[in-house]
Amino acid sequence: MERTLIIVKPDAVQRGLTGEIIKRFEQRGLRIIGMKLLQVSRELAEKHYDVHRERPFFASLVEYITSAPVVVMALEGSDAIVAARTTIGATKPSEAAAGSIRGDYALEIGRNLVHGSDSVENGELEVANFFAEAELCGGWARAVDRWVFE
Ligand code: IDP
Ligand code: MG
Repeated sequence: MERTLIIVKPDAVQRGLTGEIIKRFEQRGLRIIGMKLLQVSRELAEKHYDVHRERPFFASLVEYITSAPVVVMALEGSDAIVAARTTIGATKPSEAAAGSIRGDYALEIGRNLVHGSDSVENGELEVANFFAEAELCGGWARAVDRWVFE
């Protein structure tokens, strides 16, 4: 089982898309093992986006993610990283596939609604950055799990 960190970004929360976005991951079959609403601190934002520190958009990215509350989720599943990123869609929403979250609800890269971890290693690190182990229901079993996971 892989773990991925999903962030329903401030624009998505403000636009009332939180439920729609959660629904898509639930429907996909991914198991929610942690979820909360919080306003991201500058410190946490800079840690989360550390790989982008030298990019020209870093300041606006930190501004964006700290601007209003977000909903963060830790999801678990087979191939959770790739599955979640496919459900999210391409980084640039104007090029995201129709049917993906970004392809259905977003237009601009700086308002692209949702974050998903990009590797197994980063999934573990990012979940740990946002959740204490005690906040996670790791390994809980859903009644439908055997109908989702082979
Ligand atoms: P991802 O969210 O699809 O993984 P990354 O390349 O990791 O995309 O970039 C992180 C976030 O930084 C993007 O989701 C987007 O909000 C923002 N971003 C990326 N590239 C640009 C850019 O060229 N201009 C403005 N913002 C950008
Ligand atoms: Mg990324």
